[in-house]
Amino acid sequence: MKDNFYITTPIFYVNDAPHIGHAYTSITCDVISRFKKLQNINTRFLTGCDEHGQKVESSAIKNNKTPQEFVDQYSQTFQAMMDKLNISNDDFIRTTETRHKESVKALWNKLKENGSIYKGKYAGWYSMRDEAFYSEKELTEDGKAPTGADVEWIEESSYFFALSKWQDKLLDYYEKNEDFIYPKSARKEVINFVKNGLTDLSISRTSFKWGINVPGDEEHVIYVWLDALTNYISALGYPEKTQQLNDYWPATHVIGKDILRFHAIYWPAFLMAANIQLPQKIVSHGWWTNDGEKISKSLGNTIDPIELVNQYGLDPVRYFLMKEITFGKDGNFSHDNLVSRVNSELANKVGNLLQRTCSFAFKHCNKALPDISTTDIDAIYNISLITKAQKTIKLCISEMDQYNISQVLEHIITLAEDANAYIDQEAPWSLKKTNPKKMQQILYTLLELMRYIGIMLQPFVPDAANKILNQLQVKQNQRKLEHLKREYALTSGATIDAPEPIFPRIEK
Ligand code: ME8
Repeated sequence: MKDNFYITTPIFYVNDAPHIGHAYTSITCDVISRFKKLQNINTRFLTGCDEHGQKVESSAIKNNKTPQEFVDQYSQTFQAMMDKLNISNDDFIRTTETRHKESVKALWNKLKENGSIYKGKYAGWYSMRDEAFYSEKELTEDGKAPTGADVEWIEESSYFFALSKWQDKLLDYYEKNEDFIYPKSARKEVINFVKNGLTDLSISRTSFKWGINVPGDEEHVIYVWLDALTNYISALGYPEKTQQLNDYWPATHVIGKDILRFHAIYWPAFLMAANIQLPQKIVSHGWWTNDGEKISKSLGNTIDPIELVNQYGLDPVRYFLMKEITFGKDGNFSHDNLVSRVNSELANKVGNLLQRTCSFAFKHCNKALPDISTTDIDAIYNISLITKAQKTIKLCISEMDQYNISQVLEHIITLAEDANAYIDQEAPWSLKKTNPKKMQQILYTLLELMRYIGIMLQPFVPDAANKILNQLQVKQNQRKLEHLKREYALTSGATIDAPEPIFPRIEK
């Protein structure tokens, strides 16, 4: 097993502006990736855009643009969203890039040469919205795709991928690798689907042009999903045996449950057929709904993440998206819930704690962190507030490993609650005259706890956490989980600046 970690988002269709669903997956991957970095794990994070296919071509035509002009424009908006959301991706792949096209062709050639691809004729149902083929028995009573999308009957000459031949091998793989698909419910769904029988998959189209041509048969463009899925290895330089491919493949793919089948069935089958190692894990998350309906471009009920950030600020939005949903489950978007969660948790618990303690230190400890002795710091490391914080680190790592992202935040917020209770109980302000030494010890304990909170919050609210740690004079190179111990405790007596509110309350 490699120690390195490679995480990917789906590559998003560029047929419209990004919405909160795209923001959610991107922030999720960003948080996971930043958390791994906090654990000192060498991490690579990929996102990008899916720029080919009938849906994109048709949107370009509707907008009086050539497909290339159209994708250039929209991939910009996705890149801008990543910047706005402070997404720390290492690479951004576009499927119209030469590096990607060459990879897809190489994969095609490999599959063709080893007999996994044959030419035939496709006659069946196709949904442009899903860019997916459906069998008659999958359609709903009113003749729609199971996703609710419209379907059209198509009859075309087509290349096929011999998917049926991989049915048993896939089932065997799922069986032997219980953790391959997350969560369990998604794994079950995939296994049931495969057990019902896999038919060979049409992997080329002739009725439109916007895609990568089939090598040696220019009439055909490669099916957009075969093209798109390959991004995960094209970005590492496949087919060359690049250092990156060697270092980082296989990946953890984080996706929405809408595209589970493509990632947990087709992609592993393509990879098996090409004799490439399968992904590490397929992690499928739930949907954001708006009044109970899935938020999507085609339903026209989207929420613009850029507007949200402009309205509430970036870190509150990141926090809300990560805390509101139990990862893997659906969640309903509501402005009221955002405001009340941010106010009651970030502002009242964390922001308030920092403001109270730092202002107090600034005023009563000579504009500095409390000045206490080494023995006092040793003693603080035995009190339950700090020992609990130390246990919380392990707890958070274990929750994160199981994708219980909102739980990680819950543990951090609990520390802030404990600290607030400790202030009230110890009332340091009442000791100013009577026992200033004890007052400084209490304050130091609280600020040391704030260091724990600040370090652990970094993946979720990077800007705010950075400000917390700056305020506490924590050195830039001492902000990893490994620094959460006595050895790196706050520097007694270090000068601090007048504190500024980090999580102001949002007024409704
Ligand atoms: O499917 N809630 O692209 P896409 C949560 N190009 N997440 C959501 C969401 C919602 N309501 N709506 C969308 C494609 N998402 C393909 C992928 S990968 C090789 C090719 C997120 O633009 C979620 O991650 O339709 C979902 O899987 C993805 O956006 C679909 O994005």
